[in-house]
Amino acid sequence: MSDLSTSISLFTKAKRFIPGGVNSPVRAFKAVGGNPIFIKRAEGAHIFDEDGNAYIEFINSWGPMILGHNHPLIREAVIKAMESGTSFGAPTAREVEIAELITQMVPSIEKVRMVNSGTEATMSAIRVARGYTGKQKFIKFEGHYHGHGDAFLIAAGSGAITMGHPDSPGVTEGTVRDTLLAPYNNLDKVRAIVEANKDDVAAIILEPVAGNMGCVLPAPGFLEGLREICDQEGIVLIFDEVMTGFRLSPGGAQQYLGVKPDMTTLGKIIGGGMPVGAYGGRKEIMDYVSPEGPVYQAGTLSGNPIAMAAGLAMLHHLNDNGDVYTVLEKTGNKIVQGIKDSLNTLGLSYTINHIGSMYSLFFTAEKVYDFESAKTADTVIFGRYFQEMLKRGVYLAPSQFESLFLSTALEDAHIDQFLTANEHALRIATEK
Ligand code: KE4
Repeated sequence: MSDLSTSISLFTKAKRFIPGGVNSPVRAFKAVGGNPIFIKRAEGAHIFDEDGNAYIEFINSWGPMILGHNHPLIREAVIKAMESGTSFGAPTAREVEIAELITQMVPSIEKVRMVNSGTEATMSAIRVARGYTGKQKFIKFEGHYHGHGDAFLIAAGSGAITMGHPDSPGVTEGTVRDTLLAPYNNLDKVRAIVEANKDDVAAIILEPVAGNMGCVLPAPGFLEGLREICDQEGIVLIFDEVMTGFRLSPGGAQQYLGVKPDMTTLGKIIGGGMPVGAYGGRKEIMDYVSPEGPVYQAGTLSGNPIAMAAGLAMLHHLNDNGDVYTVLEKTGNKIVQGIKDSLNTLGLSYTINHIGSMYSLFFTAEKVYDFESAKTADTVIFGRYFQEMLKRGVYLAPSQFESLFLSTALEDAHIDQFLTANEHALRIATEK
């Protein structure tokens, strides 16, 4: 068992000054037990904790590190930008460059506004959709997570379900009234909700590929069905691509799956690891955003020059090197096939959902196509599996209800180490 003494003492001290000892709940290992690992540095496919233990990375900062950690391209761009100052609170050339690049990479985005997180992006997108349509309500899907904005913390996924309280205290009745819930992959239910709230649904927002209840793919025709409903009813279709944007393809899930939303929210990869979010969409909708239009949204550090430099280095690389996605597809296929082989060897019939460089191993024999089916997973066995993997130097998301994210830094040797650890961890975790 590795020495974790520094992480343990840091966590004890952290809990005196930070709620739960962490700055984001899912990092606290509450769902898997044990002491969270405090990271000292990261490089490529590895992170290193404060006690010097090395781990192969399958979280990649919850998505942003698609090229692996501490990539020289990003590091050098940040260092160079720092020489000119850290923040101006005034427009800069880099913001124009990244906005133009995003509209080229994601053609459904004709105009885009930079913010500082995915939460800000989704909160703003809903406000704009309401302002543009003059309607109040919006539909989200059970198990989808769109950040911690009040209106979204209803049957949310990610940390909200990991902590076991999808409906958070502090969210008012008023907020609940305007948030309508549908089961993912259930078009009939969406149609019924739209009928029951005729002419009062401003938007439908979803993760086009869900990652926050674990990786759950859209059923064939589901996204196309939502597109049709939104066209018929004058509803703004918002793809929350904070996770999938620039990950599944240079144009995100909408390019990969061929369905065009009216608005898109972005985060994670867009900042190359710096705090960046963005929302954008059709010009006629985005022109409602202040100061062009009446819908107010602002941010002191929005478009921050250092963050823009990191984001530009990342997005230019992804836009100019399409082979990144071929490599990720290959790595994903090799890992998933290896897990399937181990499940067969061990006589286990667990479910794997996988697309490109995102996957989840669900500890259930059920098909996982929505929140209810995801919740049939055995989180106790998952917790044991997680700990066995950690002991063998593999750093997975500390929750069954999170997708894993692969990077181009994963080489065959890392994949082999992962697959060897995986078979041992599965065997031990499932011993009666
Ligand atoms: P942030 O506010 O955390 O930057 O983004 C919120 C968000 C919005 N939309 C989607 C689809 C997301 O996945 C997220 C954030 N994802 C989680 C991981 N499941 C962030 C990890 C965390 O909360 O610490």
